[in-house]
Amino acid sequence: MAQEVRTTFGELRQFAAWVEPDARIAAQYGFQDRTIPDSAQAIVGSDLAVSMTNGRGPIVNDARADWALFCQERFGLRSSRWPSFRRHPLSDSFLWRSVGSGKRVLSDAEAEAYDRDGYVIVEDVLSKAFLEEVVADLDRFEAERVTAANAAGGKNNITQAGKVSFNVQLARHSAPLRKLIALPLLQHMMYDLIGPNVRLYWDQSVYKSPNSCLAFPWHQDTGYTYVDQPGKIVTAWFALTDADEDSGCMWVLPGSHRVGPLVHEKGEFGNRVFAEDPSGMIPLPMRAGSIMVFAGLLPHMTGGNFQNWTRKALVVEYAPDGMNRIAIDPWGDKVISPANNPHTQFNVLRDGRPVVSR
Ligand SMILES: O=C(O)CCC(=O)C(=O)O
Repeated sequence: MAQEVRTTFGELRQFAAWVEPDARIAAQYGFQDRTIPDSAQAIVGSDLAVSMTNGRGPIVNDARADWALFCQERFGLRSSRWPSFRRHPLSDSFLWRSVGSGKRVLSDAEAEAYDRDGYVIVEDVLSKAFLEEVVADLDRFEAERVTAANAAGGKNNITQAGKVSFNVQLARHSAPLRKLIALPLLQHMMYDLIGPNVRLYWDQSVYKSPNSCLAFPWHQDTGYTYVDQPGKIVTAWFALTDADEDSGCMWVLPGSHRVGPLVHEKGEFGNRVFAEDPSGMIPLPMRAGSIMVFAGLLPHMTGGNFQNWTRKALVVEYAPDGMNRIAIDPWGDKVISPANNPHTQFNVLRDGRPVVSR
């Protein structure tokens, strides 16, 4: 892969989110009507900056992941800022759409952070009493899950007895969980990020056993099942206990959600989007009762739990009403199914109004 490419401004303008250099720059380079012509020659470096071939410094400094993907696919450029991305074959024209400003509960700064980084963290959302109520209810299912995993030789799907356990779609069985999923703050946040008609898409608890070095691999939440509105899936990750670097906190690659759905390799411990830890990854330690709200497209992982207590978390994914899952059958045809199971994917918002949970 190339470290630097020479091309034209016409080619660079094919990038759907291209930001034109300031007209004063065009004027400095002597272009008559303060516009750089399509035929002008450009150099894109491995840092993704664009310079004129006869130029001094860079005239465009765009470090966004979707720009890196464009340069990678179009010119074979190897960026020094991002890992190389493999676009999902069903996602040929994905474009990240800004969530905008003037929201119900998200401040403009939070909406901007969501667009730029792919996540926001809201600290101390759950009261201690409500947190205890939710955890006590989720704990009821944990013992059954571990027993089932033991009966299956210690491993049941991606649950591994003594290391990590995933307990899925519990909302239909748990009133405290349904209450948590439909907390007013979350309903309004989902209005801001998804729109007026929202469903629960998926929920699961994730318990990391004490002294378990098992990491949950880099993935996008959209990397398990392809959907027709991937940019609209929003995950709320609840820290049910404290979670930091020694106890299995979240790690993210900020900004990488903008590239859209990526190819995942199926692995024994979960689907994997990057073979190696990307250099721009950051940890997101959180206190119990806090939530991280992130784009279902944001690559993330969690590390091992080296403490002597169980790290507990809850994953709740929301999606627009009307979203479809898309699978490819053995004959290469698309199989489209709506994500609208009334028991496990119930409505959270209808026409912008909260749907009262049962
Ligand atoms: O909580 C964890 O350790 C992993 C959560 C996660 O990324 C997921 O379940 O998709």
